Amino acid sequence: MKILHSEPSCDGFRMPAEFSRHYGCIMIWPHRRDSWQYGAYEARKAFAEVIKVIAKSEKVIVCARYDDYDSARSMLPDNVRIIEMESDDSWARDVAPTFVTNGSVIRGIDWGFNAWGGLKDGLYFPWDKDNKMARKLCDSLDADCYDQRDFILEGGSIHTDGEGTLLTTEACLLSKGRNPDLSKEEIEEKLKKTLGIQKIIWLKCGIYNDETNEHIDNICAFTAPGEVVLAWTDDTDDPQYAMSKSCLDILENTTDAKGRPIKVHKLPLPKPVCITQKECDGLDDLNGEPTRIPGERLAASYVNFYIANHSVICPQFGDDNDQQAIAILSRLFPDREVVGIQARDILIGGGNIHCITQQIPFFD
Ligand code: KQY
Repeated sequence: MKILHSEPSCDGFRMPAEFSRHYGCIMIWPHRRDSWQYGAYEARKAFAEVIKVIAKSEKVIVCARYDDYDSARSMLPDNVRIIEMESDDSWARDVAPTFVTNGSVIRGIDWGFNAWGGLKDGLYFPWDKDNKMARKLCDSLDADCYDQRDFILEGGSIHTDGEGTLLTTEACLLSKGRNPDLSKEEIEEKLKKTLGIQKIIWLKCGIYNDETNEHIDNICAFTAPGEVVLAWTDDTDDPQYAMSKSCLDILENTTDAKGRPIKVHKLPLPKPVCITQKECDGLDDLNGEPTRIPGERLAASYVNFYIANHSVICPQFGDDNDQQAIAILSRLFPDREVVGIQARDILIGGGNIHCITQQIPFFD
């Protein structure tokens, strides 16, 4: 594996869309006791459900700590590859490489990772094991690796259509805990050069109470070039209403890199999902403080789905809108089976199915 110090787009590389063909998917076996209730047992069952569906149509590589290898091996099918790797938590979207391709080979980008805001408003310390994973994964895949560690970025904060357009949120990328010395224009330039992007669509915000500073992958996602789903509520008393409306206004008044208007499909939100006393009791404290408070609203959204080669894996919350979310996504992805998975035990950790996955584009 070579470490590269050039810019991917200058070398002819760009980030493909998630709906392009994959070689596989990277995930991390959950273990952190202040993220996952009761020793992560329920979370492991939910992760295993997700893994089994993805593994039907692409290779799944699961990183497990030395102590967790036996648990992962006993709960996962034989066709899943498990590699031993230390991690601080289990958010592959944010700590695995972002892969770029030139059409024949793939390379990984190793961004800086500081647990969603470092000492300013990050979610844990230390995060050094997570921050080393992108490079180690490039090594194990024999993919050359772009060193972009001086720029803090998580995969959950960007979505691309693979045709030159990138979606992100100001709340996240302009947050003070990430790249406080860079202007919005400098951040744009960095994204364009690294990911092969011509146009960036900046939404102002994401999902209410999203502790990642409102990642894009919980509020809005491309389903095809020129088409997105947007998390939506009609309840004007919900603080999410004004947030989703502001995103809609931006999306309806812009065009993508190819000059196309954006077709917006509203994906209804579940009713507010709040953590219970019992769930909080199963979480360890972090530095003597609880990580969640009973009754706290979690950032639940159906937009946090993963697009695999033959399926779309969509979170379910035991809500009246679960079926409607599946029906809408089935219409938008006619060539894939939309599979719902009960995801409350992933949501308790602070993210969802998209956040625990990172696709590896197809390579020959
Ligand atoms: O949403 C994500 N991409 C990650 C969520 C991290 C939450 C940590 N508690």
